Amino acid sequence: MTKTVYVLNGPNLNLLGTREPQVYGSQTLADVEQLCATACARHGFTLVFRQSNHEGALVDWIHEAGRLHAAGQLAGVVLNAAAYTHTSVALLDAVKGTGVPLVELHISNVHARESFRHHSYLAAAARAVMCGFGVQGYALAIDGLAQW
Ligand code: CA2
Repeated sequence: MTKTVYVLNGPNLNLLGTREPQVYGSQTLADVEQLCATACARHGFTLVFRQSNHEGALVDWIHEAGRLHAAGQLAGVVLNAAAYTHTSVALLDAVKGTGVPLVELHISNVHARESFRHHSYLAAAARAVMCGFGVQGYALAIDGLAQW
């Protein structure tokens, strides 16, 4: 049975490649989706790739991934929750409540940036946390899921 990888992206990541290239690079979210599709194909995973600017949509998608997890059909969730990383107890509760294997991902090295980006509500419930590899981090995270 083919396992599925959920790659979920939070607020403003739809703007990737249009501003702040010194922080986030110049690739677009469509480019990131392609990177993820290539990585998933390498491992025989099915990819679900989504972005939302709404916290509740991200919660609903984690629940959706949780149902696959319960059925033994989920490889894991790669979540770039963007600013919600630093604010969202709701996303933490969704990850804890579903038990999905989570990679928390950031394009930039959040620890080299403003102090408000240093704390993550999600890290406590994540199996792995990665940051600072640019958008290539998404492919590395999927490679990591294949080792679990
Ligand atoms: O480094 C990351 O991936 C972040 O999750 C990105 C978030 C930021 O709030 C986190 O602290 C770190 C911001 C995403 C917004 O992305 C944009 C990209 C281009 C132009 C404008 C926003």
